[in-house]
Amino acid sequence: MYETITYRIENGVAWLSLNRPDKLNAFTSQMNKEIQKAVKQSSHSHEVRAIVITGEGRAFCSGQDLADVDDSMNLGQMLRDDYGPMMKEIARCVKPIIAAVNGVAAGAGFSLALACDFRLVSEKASFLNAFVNIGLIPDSGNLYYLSRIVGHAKALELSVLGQKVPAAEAEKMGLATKVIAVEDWNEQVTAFAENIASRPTKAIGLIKRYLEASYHLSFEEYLKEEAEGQRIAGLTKDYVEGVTAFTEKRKAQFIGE
Ligand code: T3D
Repeated sequence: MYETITYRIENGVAWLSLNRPDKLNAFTSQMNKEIQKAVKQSSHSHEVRAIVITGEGRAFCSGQDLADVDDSMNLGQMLRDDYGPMMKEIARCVKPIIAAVNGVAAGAGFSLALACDFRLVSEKASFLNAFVNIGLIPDSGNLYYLSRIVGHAKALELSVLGQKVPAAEAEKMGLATKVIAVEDWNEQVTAFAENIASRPTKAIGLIKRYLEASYHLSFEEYLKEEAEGQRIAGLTKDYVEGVTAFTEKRKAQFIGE
C-alpha cells in the first residue's frame, strides 16, 4: 500500500516510518503524499489513539530530496501541491502525534518534527534548519512552529545560522520533550506512545484544538470556544469513566470514546 514509508498499528499506536534510509529519508513528492494519507488514515481509524512518526536507518529525515529538484522548478507550487497538504493534514489531526527523532532532522524534516505534538529525541539525533545553507527560507510551517516552541530570537538564530543543534542543546531550548539514550530507544518510545494512547483521546484532540485556537482569538472569544469544547468533552464515555474511577479510588480505563 505504501512504498516510501512503512505503516503498522499496534496497541492503539500507528507507527509511521519514513523509509528511504539511503537518502537519509529525504522527501519526495510521493513520500509527502504517503505521509498525508497515513496521517489521515490514522485520524479516521478507531483503532488508533496515538501516532508515531520516525525514520528508518540513521536519520529521521534530511528534508527535500535535493536530487529530485532542478532550477526550473517553481518551489512555491511544490509547497502548495505537496508539503502544504501534508502539513495541513498533520495540523488538523485530532490524534496526538509523536515525532520519534531517531537521527538528524534537517530542512523540511525539521519542520515535520516541529509540527508534531511531542518530540522524543535520541541522544544521537540533531536538528538542522538547513534551508538557509542552500539559499532558501524555512518552509512547511517551520517558522510558525519554531518561534512558538523556542521563541522569536532562537528561531531567528537557528534559521539564519543553519547550524546543527545536538540533542542536549535541543532539550535545553524546549525542542525535545525528552532525550533518550540509544540503548533505551525502542522501549522508551513504545512506552511513551502507549501511555499517550491509553489517555482520553477525544479530550486530547480538544486540548490540541483549543491550544491552537488560543493564538488567534480574543480572550472573550476563546472562553466561548472553550465552553463548547468542555461541553463536548463532558459527553464522552471517558469523562464518565474518569469521574467514576475517581470516586471508586481506582485507575481510570479510558477507551478513547
Ligand atoms: O526544492 C527545494 O529545495 C524546496 C524544498 C525545500 C524543503 C527542504 O527541506 S530544503 C532543505 C533540504 N535539505 C538539506 O539541505 C539537507 C541536506 N543534507 C545535509 O545537510 C546532510 O546530508 C545531513 C546534515 C542531513 C546529514 O549529514 P551526514 O554527514 O550525516 O550525511 P551525508 O553524507 O551528507 O548524507 C548521506 C547520504 O544521504 C549522501 O548520499 P551518498 O553520498 O551516500 O550517496 C547524501 O547525498 C544523501 N542525502 C542527505 N540529505 C539528502 C541526501 N540526498 C538527497 N537529498 C537530501 N536532502
